Amino acid sequence: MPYSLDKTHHSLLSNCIRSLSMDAVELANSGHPGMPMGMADVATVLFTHFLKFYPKDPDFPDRDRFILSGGHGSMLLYSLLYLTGYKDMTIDELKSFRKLHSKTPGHPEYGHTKGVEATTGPLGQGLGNAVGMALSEELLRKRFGQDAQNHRTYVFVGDGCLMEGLSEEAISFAGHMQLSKLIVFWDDNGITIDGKTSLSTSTDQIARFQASGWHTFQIDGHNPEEIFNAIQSAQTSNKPVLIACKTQIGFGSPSKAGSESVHGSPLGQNEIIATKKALGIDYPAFEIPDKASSLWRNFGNRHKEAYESWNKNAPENFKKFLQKKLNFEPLTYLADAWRQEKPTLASRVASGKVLDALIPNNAGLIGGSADLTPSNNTRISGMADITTQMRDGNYIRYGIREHFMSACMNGIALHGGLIPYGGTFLCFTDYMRPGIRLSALMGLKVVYVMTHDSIGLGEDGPTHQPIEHLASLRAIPGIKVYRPCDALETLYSWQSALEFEGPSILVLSRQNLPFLHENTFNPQNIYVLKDEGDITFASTGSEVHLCMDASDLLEKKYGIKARVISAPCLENLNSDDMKLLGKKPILAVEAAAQSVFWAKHSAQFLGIDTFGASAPHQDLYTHFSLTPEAIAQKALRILGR
Ligand SMILES: Cc1ncc(C[n+]2csc(CCOP(=O)(O)OP(=O)(O)O)c2C)c(N)n1
Ligand SMILES: [Mg+2]
Repeated sequence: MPYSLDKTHHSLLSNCIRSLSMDAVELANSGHPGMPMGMADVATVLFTHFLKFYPKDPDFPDRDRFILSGGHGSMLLYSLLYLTGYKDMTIDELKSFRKLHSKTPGHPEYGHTKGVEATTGPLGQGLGNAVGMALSEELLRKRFGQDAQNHRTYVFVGDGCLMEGLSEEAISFAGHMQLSKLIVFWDDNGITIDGKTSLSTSTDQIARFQASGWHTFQIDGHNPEEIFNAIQSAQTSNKPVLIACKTQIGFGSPSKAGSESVHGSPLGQNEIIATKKALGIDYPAFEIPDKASSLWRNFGNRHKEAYESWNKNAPENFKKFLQKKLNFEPLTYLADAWRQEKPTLASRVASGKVLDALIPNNAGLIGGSADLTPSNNTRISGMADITTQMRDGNYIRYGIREHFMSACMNGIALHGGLIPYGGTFLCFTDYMRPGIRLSALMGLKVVYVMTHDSIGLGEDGPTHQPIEHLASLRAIPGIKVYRPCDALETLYSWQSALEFEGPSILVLSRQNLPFLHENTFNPQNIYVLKDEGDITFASTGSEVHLCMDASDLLEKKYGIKARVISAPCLENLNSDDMKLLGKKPILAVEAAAQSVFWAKHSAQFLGIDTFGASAPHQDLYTHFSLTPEAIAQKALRILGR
């Protein structure tokens, strides 16, 4: 089957994208017209002849996914959503491009605009998300069959996405996993903001992708037949596919095409007039000719049958799976057992035992680690690695690719159906912060299992010992950071994290922690472990038991009582919880740099604001004055004794 549109009709359709993009950027007096104009031909072929989507139900579970990784080209996506008939995307929204409360923010935002599959803008992230989505499709298709899931993932990347280190991690993983239903279009326009890409790169991208196990095509990105043939061939590949599309940024603009000047600024009225003339666009700004409009709408409607047939034929067990709530019942038994046993456990070990209880009863959980599986305790016995042969596994070997792990988990969560968790050392959240931030911005249910949470990890030393990480992760809006003090709190932290419709970070110890929850019962956000006293010790994780000992010491030696409070997740504290902090002076104790929260609640703080050191952990706690004696001394000073 050849491409069904002749040259005239193809141009008519692709020029709609160009004119809307030029017009919206001009009216907003801000934005990026170059990329939408350059990729309009590729997008037109993809959206009219391949992409399976149904604007009347944008979330239909078996739709193809389209991700615009270079989110600066947002007008490309907004134009397509408007032209193909997404009802939220009106012409007025296009006229409100980049205005407050519009559906057309500067970069596409997931959850804000129907039809936007991922929030993109930080370059390279969309590619990582796309790999996670393509992997999800493979896993769900294996489990539930082709009638449930049978779709592709298409992604547009620019030079910028491919320069980012994240792209290397994503490409290498996708090639290794042979994600053959992933198709990446590279907008090979040779231009970035600073000018020609030759300023900063001489990488042979084709060779790079091939070396990672991809199939590649090189085409003229303005030749519809070539675009069509490449996509058609890509459908039969047994590897992920790169289609390198040679394009001109700002295609059609007589004096700006091919130049960085059209990347991120309006063309200007005169140049728009000249461009429209050159392209044969003879209609006014924001007006689409009836003929083009009805053609686009027809293409937008062309998967109606596929959509209806999916609704009819998709297996009921898959539909139920998508609705299924997590089963926390096994955790109740485990909590009861722990209350009896009072186990001394590192919280990373307790976390592994929580997973022992959760995984067999919750098929939607997909685990993984960035090559620290034995340290993170993220893989329980009975889990199976996901490989090219084993698509019904539930554990991802991310390799040493933390940044990709975060982007991939976001992709899995965005795809729907599965809940990802993944581990590494807390210190290496530095390698995945952009992905963590996007989990939060998108409100995705992703659980970060971050072990080796402080100087308590000991001998590996300051390179591995987080100091500022706790405070900096707590500073990200919309994320919950849990630092449980014992096995039971670890269990409730997991449950609370999985109940939250957003991302969570579990901050877990390498070293053993005594059991402290003898007398507390219902899971709460804040635990008063010792009440009544002249001062309140507020703490998290491995320092809570030190506060308990400090409280004993104060009483024995000085006859002074001190309250002890564990607050594993500061973000969870509501106003009633805050009352439990009490009215007495507060001394907050954490083996970390001070978090804003403590300063805000006028607590004194005992922590660490230098790098750590390499030694057995007991020696480090003494060296950094984090001992019951030191806590007691600080309390005495606060109380003026
Ligand atoms: C991580 C990150 N760094 C920097 C930017 C700022 N930025 C936006 S677009 C761009 C250039 C991208 O070049 P390319 O992908 O080739 O896009 P084109 O100019 O071809 O549209 C840069 C540096 C960003 N959005 N994300
Ligand atoms: Mg470019």
